[in-house]
Amino acid sequence: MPLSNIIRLAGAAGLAATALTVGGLAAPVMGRVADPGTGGCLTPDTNEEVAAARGGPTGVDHRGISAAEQRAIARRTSSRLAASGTSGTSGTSGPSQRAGTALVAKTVPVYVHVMRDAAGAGDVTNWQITQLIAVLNSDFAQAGVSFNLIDTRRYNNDLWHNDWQSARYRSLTRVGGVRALNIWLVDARWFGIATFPWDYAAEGDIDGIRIDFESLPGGSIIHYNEGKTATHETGHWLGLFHTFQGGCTRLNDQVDDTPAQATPTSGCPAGRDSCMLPGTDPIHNYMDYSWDSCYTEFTQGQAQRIDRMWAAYRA
Ligand SMILES: [Ca+2]
Ligand SMILES: [Ca+2]
Ligand SMILES: [Zn+2]
Repeated sequence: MPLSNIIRLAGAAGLAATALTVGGLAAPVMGRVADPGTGGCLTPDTNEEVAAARGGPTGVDHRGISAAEQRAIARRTSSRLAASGTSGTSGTSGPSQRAGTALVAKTVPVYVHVMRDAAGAGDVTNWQITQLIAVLNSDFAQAGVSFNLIDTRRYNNDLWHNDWQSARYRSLTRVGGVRALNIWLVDARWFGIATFPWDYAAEGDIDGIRIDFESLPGGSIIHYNEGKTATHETGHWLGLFHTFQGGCTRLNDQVDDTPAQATPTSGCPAGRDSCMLPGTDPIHNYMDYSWDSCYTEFTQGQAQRIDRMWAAYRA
């Protein structure tokens, strides 16, 4: 798996069911998507499964990024901003919190790739895609990011549908430049995966996000079918870490106004406080692991970090 992958894992049930299909790339694709109504392996239906649904015991949904790498990325970002004459305001702790700082308007062309299986299962409607883009525009409005759907492309391929050979299919199908968001809709054992903007220079051919097709508005994954997985993954694509990045540490996600968390949130537990550092857990933040219905916000600090990351890597 490429280093830049970020994985939003499905539950233990999903992993077990998927394992049955992974006998090697030549193994026949099982037909679990042929009957999405059962929800089966991708529908968390107990709290325990939900707890594992976006990370859980198998780890967080991005490659392990150490505090040292976080600091290295921050230094690289600052030097790129300084070199381009854009404001590079801080070192390791993220953007300075300058209230009222105007954000740069950022327009993102979007290409959606519907990776259906050979029989055509795994499709979504154009209405669902329209709704997904609307969700992105609504959720990122305060961060100054807007999304324009340019094209929707449909493919029939069993391997690609189940996200096998992902580096190959992404490099073959990706379109647009550094500012273009490519969204591949697949059926795999996780809900979403993204690449980071600072990895574009080395791995631009696979840049974008992959999300489960049943996570779109109208999809079948209970608690995760309002399109917010795309919001979460796009947050990574724009340079945000999880609000639980690094656990209960002061470095955390390098955003000052997101209280540090020891662990990801599942469900929507009001008042949760997993870390002794100031503030209750930001359970409503798009970069936690809460239910879609619980997600309501990016903070000003996150918006400023997106602004910096855009200027450094995608402008
Ligand atoms: Ca924080
Ligand atoms: Ca706290
Ligand atoms: Zn994530």
